[in-house]
Amino acid sequence: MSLEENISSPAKAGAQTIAHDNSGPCPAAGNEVRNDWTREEIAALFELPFDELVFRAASIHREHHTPGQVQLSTLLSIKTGGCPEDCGYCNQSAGAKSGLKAEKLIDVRTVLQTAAQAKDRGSSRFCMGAAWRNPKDRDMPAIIEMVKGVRQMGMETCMTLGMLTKEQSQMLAEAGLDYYNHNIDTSPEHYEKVITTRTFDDRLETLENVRNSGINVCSGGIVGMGETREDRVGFVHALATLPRHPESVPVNALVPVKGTVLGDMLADTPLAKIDDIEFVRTIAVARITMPASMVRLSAGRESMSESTQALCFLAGANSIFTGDKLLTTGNAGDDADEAMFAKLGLVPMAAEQRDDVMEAAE
Ligand code: SAM
Ligand code: DTB
Ligand code: SF4
Repeated sequence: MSLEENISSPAKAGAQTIAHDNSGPCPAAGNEVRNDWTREEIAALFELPFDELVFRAASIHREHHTPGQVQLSTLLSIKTGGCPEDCGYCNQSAGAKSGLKAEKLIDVRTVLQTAAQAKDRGSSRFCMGAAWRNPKDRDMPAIIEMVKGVRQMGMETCMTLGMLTKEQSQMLAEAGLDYYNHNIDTSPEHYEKVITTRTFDDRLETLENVRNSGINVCSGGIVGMGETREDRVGFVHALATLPRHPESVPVNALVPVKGTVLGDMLADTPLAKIDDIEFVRTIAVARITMPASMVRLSAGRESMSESTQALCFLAGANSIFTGDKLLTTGNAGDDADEAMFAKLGLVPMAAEQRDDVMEAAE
């Protein structure tokens, strides 16, 4: 099949041939979008034989998305380091001894120049991140100019600025912000072992403000922070039972940075790196439980083999961050990604195609 044919024909193959087994708590694959998942059902999905799990995830992926297409997004840190929060994984926390230099909010012109370069390199979404607990009202005018400027270039906009009030969400919605990223990060139970300066419920409140303002929600978390399987079940459960699923679900593999609480705690232990198969399982379960969402294979790709990434795409991941850098840590890089896309026959998702997906999800 040519590249063009591949883009224009939404593959349905496999959807009718799923092995249905309704004998236990493990739900059979189907194309309905559900918000009433139980932890037992999600745990049963994690327990499936790996090939069965990936087959179900791939089948569901084909019912809602065009296989082989992957959305490319570029990240830019617009305000780096010196963050008052104590997220144990993060080198941008003021408490981390990672040697990262704290910077002020960068100017709008620099942001727009970087976005233009990202667009030239094929990126269709530009995500701007700030190391803040929350934006201050005095920051909002510059933030709004950034959103408007990037949108005018024809790129989708995403921001991650910490907690948002109803009013700030509304202002960003009026500026035309397409997505807001705010992660729940992990299960409600594991959360307080990782972050103490804001609660799981604080996160949900921001997500509700974003949702109510009409901005698309991007929310996911990190795998490999020393959490248990049960925590990964709880993490997916918390997202999949939101009143409306996040349109985008980033699944990050922890990038263990020296000088951070978790980077130092997990170094030289068997927990230092999440097992690849368990990571793919998490992607597959996210795909099955949130069939219409974009599942984003986010941080951690730099140290992930092509084979593991290929399994993630097979299991339903359909979005990545490109470029040499995420916000502050390394990323796979455009050359490595181009080679991987060529080897796997993947193509970048066109903006129009993604819009179709979003409409279908509504
Ligand atoms: N300050 C904002 C916030 O926390 O919402 C925005 C930026 S923050 C860096 C965005 C997300 O990146 C975090 O919620 C976390 O899930 C992810 N992240 C941060 N550091 C990471 C690391 N070392 N490895 C993997 N993911 C990480
Ligand atoms: C998300 O879940 N992953 C991206 C995005 N949201 C902002 C960020 C990952 C950051 C990894 C650490 C860093 O580079 O600073
Ligand atoms: Fe701050 Fe965000 Fe890092 Fe937490 S994850 S320390 S809020 S920049």
